[in-house]
Amino acid sequence: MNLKDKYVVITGASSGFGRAAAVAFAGEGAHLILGARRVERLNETAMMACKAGAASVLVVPVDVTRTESVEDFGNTIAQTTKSVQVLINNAGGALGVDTVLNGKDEDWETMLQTNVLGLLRVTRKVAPLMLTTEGATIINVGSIAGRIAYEGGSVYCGAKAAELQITKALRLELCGTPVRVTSLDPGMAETDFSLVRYKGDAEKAAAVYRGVHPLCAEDIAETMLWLAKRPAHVCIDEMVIKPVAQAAPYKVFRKA
Ligand code: 8X3
Repeated sequence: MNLKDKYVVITGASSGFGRAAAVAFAGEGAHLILGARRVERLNETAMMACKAGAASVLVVPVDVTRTESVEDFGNTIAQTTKSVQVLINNAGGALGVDTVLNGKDEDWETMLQTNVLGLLRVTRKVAPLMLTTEGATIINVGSIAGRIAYEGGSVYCGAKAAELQITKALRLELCGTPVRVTSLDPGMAETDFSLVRYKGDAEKAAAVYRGVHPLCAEDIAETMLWLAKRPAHVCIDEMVIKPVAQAAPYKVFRKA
């Protein structure tokens, strides 16, 4: 699939995988529609995407935890194009490493709102613009956490397990349309993921990657691009991608 002049919608585009994806798809000459809450950082992504060769970049502030905000986001997209080629549901993340017995309501609620309900809201609103688009691709960002649970990860693991099952159901529901649906499930990747999970504690965040060569955001962006560029009859339903040193969430080889 050639992505030149095609419309690509990315949530969580203010940093990490979303930002790297914006730059990667820009390099193909696509039109980008970038959503996130943090407008300043979103504008920085937009600048990077312009430099990388995007056909156009539209920045649309969106809070995926609120239905009205996602409705506005989708209405703006619909006013811009009637045909979306790629939707990357990337907004989400982990908050805290508490056990269930010590869990905080606000962390649980935010994780479920962003990773699960946000993905549902955005898909409900944007997918109708993809139903007649040859080779349209929805990429839902999951995690190895959705496949294997670990201590301190209960709600994040649960949210990503929900993402995986929602993706599978969506794949079934869209069978008969041209829309491909993928769950892209990374392992350890060095973005601000751990800084957010540890609520700004840089030392704890850095310790996650100590002695390991983790994935970087560009590894994931390159994979997203590969998924979207497959011939229109090819759908990669699921993809798990990890650093070589990580065999499972808790089985990590660290160099001394
Ligand atoms: C992040 C991957 O291994 O930290 O989604 O849970 S992991």
